[in-house]
Amino acid sequence: MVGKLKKKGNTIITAALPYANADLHLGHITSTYLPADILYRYLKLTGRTAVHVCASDDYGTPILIAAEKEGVKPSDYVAERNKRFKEDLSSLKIEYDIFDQTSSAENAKFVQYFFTKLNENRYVYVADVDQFYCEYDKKFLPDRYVKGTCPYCGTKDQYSDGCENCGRTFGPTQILDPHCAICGRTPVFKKSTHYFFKLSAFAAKLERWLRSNKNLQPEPRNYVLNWIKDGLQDWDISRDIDWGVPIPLEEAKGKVLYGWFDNHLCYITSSLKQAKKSGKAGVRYWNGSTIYHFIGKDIVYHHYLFLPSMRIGEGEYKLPDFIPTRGYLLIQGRKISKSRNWVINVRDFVQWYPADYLRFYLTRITPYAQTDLNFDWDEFREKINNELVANVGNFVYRALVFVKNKHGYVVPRRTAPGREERSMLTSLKRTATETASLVEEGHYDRALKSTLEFSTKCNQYFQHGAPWEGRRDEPRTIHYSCNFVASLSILLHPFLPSSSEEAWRQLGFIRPIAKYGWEAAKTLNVKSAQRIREPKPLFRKVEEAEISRRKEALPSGGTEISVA
Ligand code: B3M
Ligand code: ZN
Repeated sequence: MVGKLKKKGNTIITAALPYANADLHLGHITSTYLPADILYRYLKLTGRTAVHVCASDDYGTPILIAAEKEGVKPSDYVAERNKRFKEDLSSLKIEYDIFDQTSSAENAKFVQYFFTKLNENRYVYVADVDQFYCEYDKKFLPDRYVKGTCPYCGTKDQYSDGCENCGRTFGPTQILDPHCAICGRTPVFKKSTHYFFKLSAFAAKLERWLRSNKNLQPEPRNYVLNWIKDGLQDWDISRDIDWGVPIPLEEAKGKVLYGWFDNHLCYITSSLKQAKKSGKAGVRYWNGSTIYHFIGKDIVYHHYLFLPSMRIGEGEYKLPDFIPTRGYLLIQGRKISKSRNWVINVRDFVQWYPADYLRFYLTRITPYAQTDLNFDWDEFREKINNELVANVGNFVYRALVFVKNKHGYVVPRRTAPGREERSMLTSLKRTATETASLVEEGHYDRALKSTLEFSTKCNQYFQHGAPWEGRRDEPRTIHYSCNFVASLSILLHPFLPSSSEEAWRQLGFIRPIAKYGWEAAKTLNVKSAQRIREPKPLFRKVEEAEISRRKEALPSGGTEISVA
């Protein structure tokens, strides 16, 4: 088992920063943004302080190229992207205290400070390296500025830093048949002085940290230990372009830091910016918090090697306590590919279904592990219809409609619990405790399942009580059912923020769920004679015909055969 969260103190939750050159798709949400949001909401509900930070990852050649293509200034381009990210995330009720930009002035200052410290501590050195250079454009051509043929699998039209087809990454000069991504001409080699970070110097310290931090998941830990065993390469951290954080040295004019040097430092910059608002500041705040970095498994290397080494090398800011790492999302069994249009963007999804449907389905299928996941439209429909609609929605609606029709919108008075109620209350307390520990261990899928099992029991309780028969204990069944609806709303809140709040509202509460808190789920919140609001179904069934349309929106009607 991986470690559990501390009961006290502040928690800082960061989610991997999306590159500011494409819209968010369901893959990002599944591995990173949704899990981070569930934890954030849960912690706040338990009354602990937590901050949730993210930012657009603004620097890097893909972004510069995209901005050039659109003929806009890179800073305007990323500002627009940042806005779109915020819209997409908030459309899924994924909330942040701060959604920053890596290109902010504060981050640049902090990044330069970090570089200076690392340099003083002798973890930075210079070396001349061969770089592609376009004599026509008079430019060095790092990373994505060069396209060519993959040296491993022979796929044409790949960027010089990696192949989309075979997934391999390569060094800047390995690509075959290179040509400039701007003008198409063949580049030449030219020497340039680059700055290197001495990653190799951190092997022993990284290994010690990886072995001693019991909160890290075993899979990525073992991966990374193997990489260390194979030997760590020093890391080229400079680029000859003008979009990035300038290297703060007189002799480094015209050079900026590589995006992976500055981006994760924005986790710290943004957290400290947020802390400052409440009068807390600096390294003590960071070091006094429990730190979570939520990521997808494609960036394990960066988060388990670069990020900790840089912090160790700088010496002040503590390493993460948790790096929850989850797998890739496939769509209908196939790898997401933007170029083949095999992707579902958040923007599109929210036009079709409420955010909670997606949050529900993705949480149900996503374990705390690096296994790949599959978004399948039929399974989506099945989970929504059989679990969300037929289980949760059904119980809530039946209970409330009964109050409306038989009791004129007024919840019957509370009477002492009978045998069935006592057993339900025991089960409720157990569920609340179990759901909480599963969330604290990172198992959001199992946590949700545990609450759903309680919801199943609620349906059975209602069915068994058969209030429609008008027996003497009918008011009791209805009173307790309303209370179980309330408890379910609290327990579901981290997962389904909108519909849980809606159920709560229909029950007639005035103050939101957050004002009651997680522990309230174990108690009776609905009072005798509480007046409910108009009951409305929380969810609707997803029809087969809609699913067919959704599949048809994918290339070849969603049945395209894998070509990879
Ligand atoms: N932008 C890669 C990605 O979007 C990168 C993450 C940065 S986290 C500091 O997957
Ligand atoms: Zn060129």
